[in-house]
Amino acid sequence: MRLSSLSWAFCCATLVVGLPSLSKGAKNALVGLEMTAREALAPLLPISGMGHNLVPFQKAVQEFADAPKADSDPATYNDTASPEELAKTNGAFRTQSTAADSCSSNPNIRFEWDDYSTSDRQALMGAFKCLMNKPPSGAFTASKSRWEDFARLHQMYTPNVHQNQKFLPWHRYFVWTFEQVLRSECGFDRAFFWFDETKHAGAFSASDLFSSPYLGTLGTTSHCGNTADQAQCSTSYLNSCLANSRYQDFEKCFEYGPHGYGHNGVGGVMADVYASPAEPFFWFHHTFVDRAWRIWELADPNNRYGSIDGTDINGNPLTLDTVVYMGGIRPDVTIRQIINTLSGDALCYRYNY
Ligand SMILES: [Cu+2]
Repeated sequence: MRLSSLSWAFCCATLVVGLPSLSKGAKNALVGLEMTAREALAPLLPISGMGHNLVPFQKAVQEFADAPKADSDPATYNDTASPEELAKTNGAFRTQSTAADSCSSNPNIRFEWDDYSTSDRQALMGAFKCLMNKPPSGAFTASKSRWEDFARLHQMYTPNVHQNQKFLPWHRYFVWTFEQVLRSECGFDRAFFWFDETKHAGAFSASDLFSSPYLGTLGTTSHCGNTADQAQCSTSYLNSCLANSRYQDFEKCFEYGPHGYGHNGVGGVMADVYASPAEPFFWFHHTFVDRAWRIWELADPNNRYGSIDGTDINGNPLTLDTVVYMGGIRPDVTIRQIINTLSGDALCYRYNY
């Protein structure tokens, strides 16, 4: 198979470790984005082979059987963008967060990949390539590009923001930070995006996201494109997590469930919890994760915007005053500032559904 894509090249990055270098013919087949992607993971930036601890759907159902449940039916949970918001087109998207009043009337919309125009898709791929070709800021050891700064930042913070309830706030702000850098440093002026994995559970490769103009073909070996893992990113699993009314139960269910399986289902660098933001699909996956938290919040906004529970890595209870750090790329914020994506304080976006 030709190395014809961003994702496939990344996905197979772990597989070529220890093997002879690519043949001359294979090297010559790498052009443009493919070559950029192939080189994006600096040799100095080690792939630390540690996967997620995963919990399959049926086991999660048992594990959370006695956890408090919401009254409402998760099958009805959706974001609620208005027709006017959905009609906003290319170039109409703010690049900075603004005051709460103007945010509520004019938020940015993150469009699901199938609802994202060809023009926006192409602009996004161009912005990704721009970031990969930009020099690193210098603030992140061993990073070779601005794109890789994000992988390094994630590597540094991984133990702090996984396997505890800071996972969702930190990654919400991480994705937002990435979006702002794409806009301010690469001129990206389109709507942002997300990828509805429940539509493709068990068959991610059926999405044209995984085709040559975009991320490229997803492999089908056990290391790349594990369909059994992808099958765990299902509507039923998502809904079973959403049914939990306590934040910490929802968070644990989703982190060790669909979140972990989305990483391992794509495989390669995505399966390395530390280095995974080096793989472009990370951003599609973590917008899906963030959207799940948002629709969980929307099911009971008065309570779910007004409090948080669970603990950080040290066992300290999370509060709305808990600080979320972003390595200096963006200002530190409190959970209070990012718990509502429409607060206009630090964030201003919603999802198209
Ligand atoms: Cu992460």
